[in-house]
Amino acid sequence: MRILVTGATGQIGSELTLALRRRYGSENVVAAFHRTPLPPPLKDSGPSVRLDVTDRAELEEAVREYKPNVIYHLAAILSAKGEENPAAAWRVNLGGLYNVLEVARAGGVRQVFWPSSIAVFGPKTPKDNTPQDTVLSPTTMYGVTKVAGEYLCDYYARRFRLDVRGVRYPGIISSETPPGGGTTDYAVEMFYAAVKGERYTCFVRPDTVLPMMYMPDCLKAAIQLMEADPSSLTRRADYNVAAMSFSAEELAAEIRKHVPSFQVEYRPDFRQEIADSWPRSIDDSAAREDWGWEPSYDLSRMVEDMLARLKRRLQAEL
Ligand code: AKB
Repeated sequence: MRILVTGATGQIGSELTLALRRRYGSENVVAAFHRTPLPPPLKDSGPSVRLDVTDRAELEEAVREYKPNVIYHLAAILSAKGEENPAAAWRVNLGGLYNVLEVARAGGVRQVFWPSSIAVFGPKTPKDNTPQDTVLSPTTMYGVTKVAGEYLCDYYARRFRLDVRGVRYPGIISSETPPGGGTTDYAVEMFYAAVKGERYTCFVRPDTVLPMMYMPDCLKAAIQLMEADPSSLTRRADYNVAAMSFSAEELAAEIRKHVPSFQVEYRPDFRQEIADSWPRSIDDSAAREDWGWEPSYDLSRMVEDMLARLKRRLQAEL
């Protein structure tokens, strides 16, 4: 197996690339990056290529050179940043996906993983235990590109028999690479502030509840879905996946069990409206039934592990 990972320096890409290298052999996983240079663990552990997913020729060149049979396409602009520059979100998220699917189909790539998001949902969607098949009414450009992307993936699977798979990720919490420009970023930022002994100003209200997932589960979902027997799959790139749901205040309280002096003040900004448009919890029974999805981390396990890892990493950087 030979794999190309786009967005390899991002929050998910940086850890997924290393996980794929451990699983399938370092030399078989090519890390594609664009603006952010590769950090040493990624640079030193396997092949890499600089490419812009909005540039079809660069993508074609990388596929010609490295001959991947699988692409994990992660390069994207997230919800909050997408509202600052909707045109860029459209160009990178949908233009990038279109290029990847086209190049994959023409270049003999067998399988593509593409992450969708809870951002496909909106104010008209049921908020609790959101069903797999329901109203999609995104209010952000990011959400619009995720809905269109899901249909585009379906189209390529049906029309060109490309094996495209993906999940609707909730907010992802991780210790290695901070997220950039998402609405769920406050959940990660809280940990950084707590570990540094700083007071945190949270950009959503304390009672804001969103679905979240810890990085080990995020990686497990991607790899498990990609390895699943195709005959057991009933969907393409839109599997709901859930792990835990909590309010901003509940997260702060859980962190306080380990860092009692941790203080948070709440100053909601434009991201509140985005958070309010998304579900509080997700029904992921299709993923459970089709490919055995089951998360390993709940709130307390995640907080304990996240604090320990972040402390180790930040101390090592001092
Ligand atoms: C964001 O907040 O934009 C992302 C997402 C939920 O897809 N983390």
